[in-house]
Amino acid sequence: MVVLPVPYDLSLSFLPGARRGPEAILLASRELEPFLLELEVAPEEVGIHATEPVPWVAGSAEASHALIWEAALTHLRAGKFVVSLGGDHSITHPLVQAHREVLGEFSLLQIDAHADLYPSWQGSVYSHASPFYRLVQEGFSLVQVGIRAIDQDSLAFAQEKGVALFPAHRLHREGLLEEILGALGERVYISLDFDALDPSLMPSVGTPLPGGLSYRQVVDLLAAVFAEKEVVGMDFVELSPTGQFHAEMTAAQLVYHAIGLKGLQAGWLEARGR
Ligand SMILES: [Mn+2]
Repeated sequence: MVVLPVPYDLSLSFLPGARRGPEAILLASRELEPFLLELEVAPEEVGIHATEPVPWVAGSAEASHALIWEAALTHLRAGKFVVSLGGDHSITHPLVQAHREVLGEFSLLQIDAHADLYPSWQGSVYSHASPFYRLVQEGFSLVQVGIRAIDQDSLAFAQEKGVALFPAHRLHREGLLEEILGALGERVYISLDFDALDPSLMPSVGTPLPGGLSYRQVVDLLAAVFAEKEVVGMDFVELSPTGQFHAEMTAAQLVYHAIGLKGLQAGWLEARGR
């Protein structure tokens, strides 16, 4: 398994700093306990290779995205499962394109506070507010979970294109796990924006919004998806370290947990005592 750091944050519209996200997650991950009691595995036993960070090109989102695409493509063609760490959410577009090129069709699960369905933002189609607009236009089926922020045009676009939208307030009241699984195809790429989590738990993001998901809600959602779907790739984006180490630990633990779930799904790990 490859962990691909993508410290690109030139598309951020509000608070900058997600370029330091991958480094902060990797640093915090050194403090994690190797064994996860909940999964009864030590995810590190899958063999995790963290690569060099993907470089970016100053002044060119297009060229930077091309480098991200190329880096992901190299590892996917070598048969690796790729876990990408952002960086801002714009990176999901080249990452998903690379996955489709090598692995074929799959649906997208976006766990996020914001719908990110703007055709462009601040004059750029490469904005972190736009990746899912572009991916839907390119034919991907999209399931959005944890959303608290969407404008009316994006909502109309989502409805027109058949995007399955599961807002945070409905999750809190109704759970919705079965409905979410029903909306996803058999193969899934997961893109998790850390601002999906409630800012009380995850203050270290560029665009925090109240009313977010708990750690337990996210972990249970991931577990349900891994239990029923083949996960083909995943990214974790928008961590913008603020020196609040609990947020960085939360991010690292969540990524580590997801790696454990993938390890179990792929048969690279076996749960003890089961
Ligand atoms: Mn996002």
